[in-house]
This record gives sequence, C-alpha cells and structure tokens, in this order.
Amino acid sequence: MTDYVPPKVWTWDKENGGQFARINRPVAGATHEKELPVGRHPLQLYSLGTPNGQKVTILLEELLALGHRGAEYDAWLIRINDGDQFGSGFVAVNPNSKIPALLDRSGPKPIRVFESGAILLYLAEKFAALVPNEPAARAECLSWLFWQMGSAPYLGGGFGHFYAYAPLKIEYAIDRYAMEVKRQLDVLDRQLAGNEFVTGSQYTIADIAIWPWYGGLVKGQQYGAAEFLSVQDYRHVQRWADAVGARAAVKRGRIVNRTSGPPSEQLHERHDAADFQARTQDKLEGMARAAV
Ligand SMILES: N[C@@H](CCC(=O)N[C@@H](CS)C(=O)NCC(=O)O)C(=O)O
Repeated sequence: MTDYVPPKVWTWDKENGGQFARINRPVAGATHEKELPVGRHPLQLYSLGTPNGQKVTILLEELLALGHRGAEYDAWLIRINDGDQFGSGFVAVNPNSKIPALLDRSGPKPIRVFESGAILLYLAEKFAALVPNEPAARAECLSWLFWQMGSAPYLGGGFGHFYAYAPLKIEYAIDRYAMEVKRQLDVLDRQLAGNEFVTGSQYTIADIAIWPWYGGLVKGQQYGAAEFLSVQDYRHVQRWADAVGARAAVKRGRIVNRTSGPPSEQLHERHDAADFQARTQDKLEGMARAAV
C-alpha cells in the first residue's frame, strides 16, 4: 500500500515514469504534420506488429490465401514509441491515435476504418469470408469477437502493464488483473473444450482476434508471464493456439510490421507477397555471412 492521496483535481505529471510515459498524454489530436505514405494496393494498412496489429495482417493473409486478390495490401510501419500515431495523416485515419488503422482505397472515395475489431468485421464482410452468414453462427462469432475486444484491455492495459511495464510492482494491481486474466483464460478453455475453434468447427475472425492475445499468452510470448499464470493448465487453449499458429497465413501475418523478437520473425513493411520470401533470403544470406 502507498500513502498516496489523490488531489482534488488531477493534473498531468509528465515525470510519472513507466515504459510508455514518453507517449502517454491526456489529450487527443495531432502533435505534428506528417502525411501517410500510399502504396499501389487497394488496402493501405498503418500498423505495428503488436497483438492488435497482428489480427489484421493475419486476416489479410488468410483472405489472400482464399484467393481474394482485392485483399492485396501495403502494410506501413507506425512506430508508436516514436509518436508516429500523433502525425496529422495518421490522426485523420484514426482520431484515437492507435494502431491498427486501415484505408480502403478500392472505391471512388477512400474509406477509413479504425479499431481492430471494426477492421476485422469490415474486411470479413467486404469479402464475405471468415464470418458466418447464418444468424446463430454469426451471433456467436460476433459475441466472441467483441468478447476479445472487451477483454484485451484487462490483459494488456491491466495485467501486462502492472506485471511487466509499471515502474513499481503493486501487489494489489497485479493480483486484481492476474485474477481476471486467469478467469478469462478459463472462459476460453471451457469454450474450446468442446469446440475445435472458438465458435465451433469453423475458423472465423473470432479466432483471428483472440489468437494473438491469448494464444500468445499461453505460448509464453506475452509479458514473460507464462509461469506466473500457470498457462500450461489451459490445455484446450494450448491445443487451439498450436493449431491456429500452424496455419501458413497466420505464420505470415504475425510477422508483418513486427519490430521485436528474432529478426527472422520481423517483416517491417509488407508491399508484396514476395516480401516474405525476400526476408527468408536475407536471413539465409546473413547466416551464410556469419558462417564465413
Ligand atoms: N481498441 C484498440 C486498441 C489499439 C491499441 O491499443 N493500440 C496500441 C498498440 S497495441 C497503440 O497504438 N498504442 C499507442 C498509444 O497508445 O499511443 C484496437 O483494438 O484497435
């Protein structure tokens, strides 16, 4: 416990520390003028390979794998630690200044879409893929999609923040969010006990939304918290995480716009399907150089 007593009126303390202190601020809007680049494809994605960013690149790779050529995309890197999300061009696409943000330039007038859940639904509807049409199946899919959108802030903003990023370890906060994250994992584990994918036998945008967060968590890729949360206990989530992670489109999508992890799992920008191949080639040449 601390002896902090909140003042009558909160004021912005720029010195409050923490990993994201440099970019956090209590006001919205652009901080500087900066146009966004535009590539040759119908879809322009401005993002970063965090779990929220991965959702969209995985869906785009799945759509391309299904043969939807209209899903060709340019994925531009938005470095949030450098404040790119506060550039005027980005704010025009997402007034909330968070990745991912999408501009669909396939029609006469560009359409902007922000919020990862909205982008998933927009693209799934646009290509009539990976979201069921039948009312009951569609309701189930949207319920799990929005479950993820509502749950992620507890996992990332709550648990992840206080366990991994906060400048001090606060037992009360870590306990509160660890409890909620374990409850969410149990919700998912029970659902997956009787279902191959989250909503049944069909792989949908619900799986695509949930996998980068909870799949990553149970596979030990989030916050270094696998042991702390006993993630091995969620057997059905583990099985599902492996199955989704083995899909070729997921393997491609999860590395787009990534700037952390092993270099072989980072493709900073994607403008062509051949970029994945080129990255592998670079890696092989790098290994050959290292071996000389
Ligand atoms: N609810 C939003 C959350 C997006 C979000 O939190 N994005 C983070 C990266 S994962 C971000 O851009 N943060 C930059 C900032 O807060 O300034 C969504 O799902 O799209």
